[in-house]
Amino acid sequence: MANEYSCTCNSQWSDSNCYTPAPCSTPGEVSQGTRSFSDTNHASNVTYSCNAGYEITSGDATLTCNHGSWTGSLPTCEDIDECANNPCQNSGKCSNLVNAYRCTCNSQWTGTNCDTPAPCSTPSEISQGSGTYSDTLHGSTVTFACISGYEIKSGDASRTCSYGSWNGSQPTCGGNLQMSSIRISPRMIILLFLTKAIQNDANSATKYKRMRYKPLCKPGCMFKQPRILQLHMHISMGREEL
Ligand SMILES: [Ca+2]
Repeated sequence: MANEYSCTCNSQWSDSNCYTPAPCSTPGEVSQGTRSFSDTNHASNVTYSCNAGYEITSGDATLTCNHGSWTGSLPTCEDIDECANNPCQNSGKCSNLVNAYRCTCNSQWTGTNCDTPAPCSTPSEISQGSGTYSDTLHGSTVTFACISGYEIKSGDASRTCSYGSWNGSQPTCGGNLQMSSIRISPRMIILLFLTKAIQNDANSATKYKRMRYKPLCKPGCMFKQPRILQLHMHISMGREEL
């Protein structure tokens, strides 16, 4: 057996004469991360990186093969807390997601970071009138107007959207009419209504006073005097208490 021998290397060396530094085994994998290496020979590197939204919180990003074993320790990838720097403004609640966050705003704010004043809902409609508005964003105004013969009796004629709600109160339209009554029989009362527009016209009002007991027409009719006034006549039967 001259000139024949066999080397049994320790773990750090290899080849028949134990001259070559030993290669490493395949490097370990990490959860929520990837590894990158070209080979596993001595002095080679393996580099780890975490998936989007994760970061290395312990261990080493790079391991080096040194005589059969990787130096350092496997890294750990953990979720990044995107809420850590408090991105949600104005008391918005932050939800930590994968590579993202979500703000839940209170009713007064909107937007990704709750930094935009909230818009309002569509203004409610009113009876015997309507609202006019161009949009429902913060700062916008809705203006209400009653139909002819009606006027705003309560609430606000204009309401402005302020942080998600319309300020003031919803208006109500009531008859824009001055009323007098004429008893024409014990069981019938005709109510005459003079529009406020006419009431505001001194000349018309004077003429109205002169003629207000004259312009009778049949119950329920619409009485018109050119250039003077318009009377809406309503009939109330049997209400002598009026
Ligand atoms: Ca996260």
